[in-house]
Amino acid sequence: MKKLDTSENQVKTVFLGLGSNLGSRIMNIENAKLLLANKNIKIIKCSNYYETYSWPNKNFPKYLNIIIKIRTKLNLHNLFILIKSIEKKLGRKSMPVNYPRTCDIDIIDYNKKCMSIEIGKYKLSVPHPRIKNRNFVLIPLFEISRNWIHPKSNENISKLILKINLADLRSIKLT
Ligand code: PH2
Ligand code: MG
Ligand code: MG
Repeated sequence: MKKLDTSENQVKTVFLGLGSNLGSRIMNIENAKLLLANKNIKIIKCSNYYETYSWPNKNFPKYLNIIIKIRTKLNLHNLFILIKSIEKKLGRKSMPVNYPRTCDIDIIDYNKKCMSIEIGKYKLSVPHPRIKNRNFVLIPLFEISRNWIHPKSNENISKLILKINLADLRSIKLT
């Protein structure tokens, strides 16, 4: 008998970061949202669009970033596979790490879980290991979830925002 994956029966709340710094940035992000919704992912909240410098190389084109809150029954592995297929569908090519891309989807918080899994060449950790000090994650996340708490450090979002360096705080633009 096939082992029942009980976690697939429960609805999980997940925060995703969507970004684009190549091509028609708004269209790329809106299409990513449509493709997620087509796969039975319920989008509960969307932040505004924010423009930020590409991290870590400021010389690459600027990003548009949003954070969305979703509900899904997918386990972490299957959610990641779906995200990768959507990035690919929207024209993302295999490139060196942090190179400009049409579509970037990051799992920021998966149902408040702290875990790491290996999927082929990828090592996926939740919460996203580089949330801290990232204006393009923390600011839109604060907009849609003012009481969000970092699942690992237990710091609340306001406290994390206070730690963003001033240059990064000043350079993020609400569009
Ligand atoms: N995502 C990255 C690397 N750098 N920079 C910005 N501004 N926004 C991103 O979403 C982003 C990035 C890899 O996931
Ligand atoms: Mg990213
Ligand atoms: Mg990414």
